[in-house]
Amino acid sequence: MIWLPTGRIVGSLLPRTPTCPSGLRSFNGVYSMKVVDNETWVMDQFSSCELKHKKRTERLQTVASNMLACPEASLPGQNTQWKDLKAAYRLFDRPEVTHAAVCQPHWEKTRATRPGRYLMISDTTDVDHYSHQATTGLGMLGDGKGRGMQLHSCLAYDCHNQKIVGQAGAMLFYRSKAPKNESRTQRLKRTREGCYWGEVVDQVGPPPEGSQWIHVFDRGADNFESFCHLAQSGCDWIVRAAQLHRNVLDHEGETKKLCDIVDDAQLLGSYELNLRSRPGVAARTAKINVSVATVTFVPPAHRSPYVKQCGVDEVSMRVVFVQEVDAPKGVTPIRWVLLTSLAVETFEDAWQVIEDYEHRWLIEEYHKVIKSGCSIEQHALRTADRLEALIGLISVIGIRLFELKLLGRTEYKTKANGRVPSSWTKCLAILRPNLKVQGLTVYEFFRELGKLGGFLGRKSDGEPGWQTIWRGYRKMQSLLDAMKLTGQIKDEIRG
Ligand SMILES: [Mn+2]
Repeated sequence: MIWLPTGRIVGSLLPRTPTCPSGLRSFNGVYSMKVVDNETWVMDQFSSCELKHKKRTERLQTVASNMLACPEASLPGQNTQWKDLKAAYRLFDRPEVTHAAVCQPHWEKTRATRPGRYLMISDTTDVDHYSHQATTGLGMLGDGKGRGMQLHSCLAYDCHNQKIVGQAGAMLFYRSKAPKNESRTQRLKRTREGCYWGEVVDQVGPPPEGSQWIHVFDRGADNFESFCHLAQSGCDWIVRAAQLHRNVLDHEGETKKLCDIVDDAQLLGSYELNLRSRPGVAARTAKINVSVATVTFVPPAHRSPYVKQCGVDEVSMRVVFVQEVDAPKGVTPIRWVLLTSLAVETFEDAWQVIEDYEHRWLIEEYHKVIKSGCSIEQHALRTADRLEALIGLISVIGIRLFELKLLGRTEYKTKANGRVPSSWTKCLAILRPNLKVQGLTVYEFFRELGKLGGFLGRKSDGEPGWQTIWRGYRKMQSLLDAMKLTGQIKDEIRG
């Protein structure tokens, strides 16, 4: 079967025509979310945190509200009253206030998915605290000069409603320096980074009745241990293969290299992809073949303690090869090798797997939001333990910011009225007196908010950036606070 869709999109393996004016990839449906005001949202997320004292949970909510009002500021910038700042520091200093304790209610809320199909997209990111030399307990980053920790988080994405559900689980870990003359066995014992993927799979757990969860992992997760966790999780998976030269069993049980399986894989179809020019690479139309085979993974020679005791001897799955053919000389042909538990019989099935994998930009964007939007790396606390709890708080706040960001870019048909808090529209009307706020769609609402933050909105300007929208949002927030003080707007708790 040869299937040749027409279309043009760059940075994606799938040609498709975006219907969203911002051209934001993979979001061309309705993003159905009602935005509640900050107070209600904070209460929903944090009021059931178990911190061993009611007052502590209340303080966490205050710190969270202050953070949401100006997420990019430091703790002193967010808690401008001395007593609030001291209370915030005291809060993070408590042994009960841990990363997991802060995030637990949010994780549980996220995991209680309604029946449907969900992607569980995970990735690891460095949280660099190099500039804070005084902080103790940090690990190594990069080439050994950086100091900080690694955040491994799992983002749940609702395929049907095309929206972020929340963070379903996360872990923080520290990398240690390699000792001199380290042996292979010692190194395998020390670097356990590949295993965090599996540990987060266990933490996230099995889906509730009627939900299908598909873990979407990049090449970092391609190890036998991850597949053992996945096979026992009750979830499906799509993992991009990293080790193409590893030995696997083909459908006849013969040992072969993974990359050689492609020769006998079943060709499902092919398509053409227009690629824009990049520095050093000319624009081209790539012809891409999609084929599928069944493979069985067997334990490696060096088995980790987990693999030894978990009772999984082999894991069978499909492998989808996305391979550019007849690539011009001198360019690296496009190649994606995706390992999946999903049934792949037809071209459409394979298409679905590729499309699911392409949602990985969401986790990268989420990590960007918490790192630049919430300045996660700017916070100076004295010990790594305190930072961990703060990172937990920021990860949950980041979900809210990320949702708002996506919302502004997708709901270009729905009216803002009834979707965003009425106090927000009221404020926008005051700040932009010539604007008719009543008929605005959600998309236009966030665009106008961007204009408050300095977005000019000329034809050639494209879409307002995240930071610009946020500047506008903060102007609106200040007015909102003032109006609440003077009694012009009542607190919209549960509103
Ligand atoms: Mn990664």
